[in-house]
Amino acid sequence: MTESARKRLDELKGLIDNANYRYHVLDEPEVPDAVFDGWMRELLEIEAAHPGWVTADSPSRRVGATASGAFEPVAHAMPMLSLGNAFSDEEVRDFVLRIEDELGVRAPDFSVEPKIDGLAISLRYERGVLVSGATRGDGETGENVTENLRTIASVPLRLRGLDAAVLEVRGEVFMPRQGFEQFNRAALEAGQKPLANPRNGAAGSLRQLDPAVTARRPLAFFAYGVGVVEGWTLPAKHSQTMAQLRELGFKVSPEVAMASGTEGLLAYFARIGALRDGLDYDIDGVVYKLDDYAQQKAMGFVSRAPRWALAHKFPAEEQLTTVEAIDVQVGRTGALTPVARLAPVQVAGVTVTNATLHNAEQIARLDVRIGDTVVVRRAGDVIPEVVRVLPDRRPMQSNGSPLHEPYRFPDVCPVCGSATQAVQRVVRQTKAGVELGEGAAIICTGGLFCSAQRKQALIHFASRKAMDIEGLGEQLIDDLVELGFVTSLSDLYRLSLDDLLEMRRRADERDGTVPETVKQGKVATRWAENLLASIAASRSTRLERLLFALGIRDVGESTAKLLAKYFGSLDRLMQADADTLQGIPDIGPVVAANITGFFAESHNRDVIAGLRGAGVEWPESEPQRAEDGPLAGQTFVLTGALQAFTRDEAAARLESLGAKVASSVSKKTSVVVAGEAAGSKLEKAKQLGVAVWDETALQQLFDEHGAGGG
Ligand code: 9MJ
Repeated sequence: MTESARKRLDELKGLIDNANYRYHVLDEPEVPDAVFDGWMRELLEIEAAHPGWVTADSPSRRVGATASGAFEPVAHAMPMLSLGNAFSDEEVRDFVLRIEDELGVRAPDFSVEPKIDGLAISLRYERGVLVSGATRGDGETGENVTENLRTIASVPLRLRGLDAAVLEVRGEVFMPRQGFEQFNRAALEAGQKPLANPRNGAAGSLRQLDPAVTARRPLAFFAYGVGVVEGWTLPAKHSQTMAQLRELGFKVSPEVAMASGTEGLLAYFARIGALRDGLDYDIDGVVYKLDDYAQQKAMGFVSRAPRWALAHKFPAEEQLTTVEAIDVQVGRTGALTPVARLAPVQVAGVTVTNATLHNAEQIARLDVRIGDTVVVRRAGDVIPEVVRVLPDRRPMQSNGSPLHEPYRFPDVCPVCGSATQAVQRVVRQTKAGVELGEGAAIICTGGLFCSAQRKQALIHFASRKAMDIEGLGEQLIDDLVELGFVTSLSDLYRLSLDDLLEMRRRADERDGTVPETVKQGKVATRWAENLLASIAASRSTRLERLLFALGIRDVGESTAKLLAKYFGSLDRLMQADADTLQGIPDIGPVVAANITGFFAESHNRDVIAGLRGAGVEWPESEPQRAEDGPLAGQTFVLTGALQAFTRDEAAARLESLGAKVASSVSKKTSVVVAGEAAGSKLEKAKQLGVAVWDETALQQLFDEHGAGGG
């Protein structure tokens, strides 16, 4: 027992030293604060039980920051305080009751303040002029960072209207979130390392050796108290001092307020918690301070922490856990999202067992593997995410190589087995072209065939601007799919009245919503008859509606219209290649690839065949020529076997350039393109004196007009 405690103590010392070094010297924290605090607590407990084991180099002997040695030490004339922490309502109640008991006062006033998650700083003004500024350090001795502090716009270099002998102002230097994000965007663009988080950004920026570097960092300062005061009489209350500090030129958080009684403090905690995500600075809790200085004095201190103040911390948003598996989920839109399955861990008050890995690029960036120890984060309403891997804790083989290979993103959909495809996310389609999102999304090309996408596909298919099946809403589609009545689009057209009534009966039983009338043997059938009628009516449709209804990625209503107009028939569209598609105005490479990708997937072709088989029909028309295409008014006839493309492909390209493609040669024919083994049509062309091209000439034409190339 003692033996294992001893071993654990040594282990904790190593962990804490390493974490301290990464945090304070490298400015690259690795383990979450809450995990570090847990180690420290455990170490203190072991040392308390075995006082003989406390060594001079124990991290417990050094509570606070390590000086990096780069800056001159400054002894604080009045120590900078640390605050006692509370994590529960109970602890806040105890704090208030203790004060009420000891002072014999009911519900004394508290100044209540957001707890800024930055770097504590003491600014010393002599005769109203900033003479030095130091970090908190261990509370007794900090580092002189005066020149860096001078670069911060919200640190007054001179007090407004006060020339007291000495005034020390204490507060927090922080990096506003907006500035942090802007800074990191610029850093990434310049190929530089981004800052880990705003707190670290502030700490790192203040410890720059060159103040010119600090000056370029977006830093700010909020005042929250005073230290040594000489030649000036402080007001009687902390809140009044804060008001004075504002007048002297300091910024004080606008959320600072007054409250009293446990309920009042907890209400403030809840209010700030709700505000937290919307603030422009990171906070990790709130601080309650007895407002009256006389009352503060009466409460006094235990060790270095005041008994008149308390930091009420939010639950930690980051924890360590291990990855048990990496799965891929398929969303309703076909996007594949990788998810880490985690050993259960409490994060910000809830048990987390899954965390998103966002996309394939994120997995590659993190290099997260099964067995890895990772930092998971759950902030606000955001889904838990894996933010970092601890490479030192990766499980290894005896030969020194990692136990698990880098994760490979699947190249088939885990739900339906269709091929996956990387697509640029089209954020917006504008006149100037498409605006693409960051990074590629990996999507399942199974589309209508993939059960993960089935409901979404059906909802879209039935919608008003698609097949316009009145009465087929989301709830009905949910039931039809879940109860197994519809697995493909064409199943819709095979539904009978009995099917629908049976489905309703089972859905009602499942939900416990069997109506009284049904119990009495009266079954409503009208809705089902109406639905069948609108399904039947949708059998006769138009090509543009069908194309839109198929739900091809990025093919909206207007693109569907365009495609219907240019191709006139579904078969011609299905044979068109990306070049032909791009020959159509307003269709760019992304949309063209989505269309060809869709029709290349055999499952999707099966769905279309299924619809035809179920009697869905649409009139086909001649392909519409590009009105002012370069070949407008010309008629081509294709004969013989071409090498580089099928005859249909060649025809589609010619049509995209405005030509008409005919099947027989006449005097009106402009050009006959003759491939291998051309027969009677070639003869006829020669007879009529019509121009005859070989395939090379055709290819040249395409090259000239940008519709060529294999
Ligand atoms: C922060 N971090 O915002 C104190 N703090 O008071 C506020 N810190 C504090 N007060 C005494 N608002 C010691 C630390």
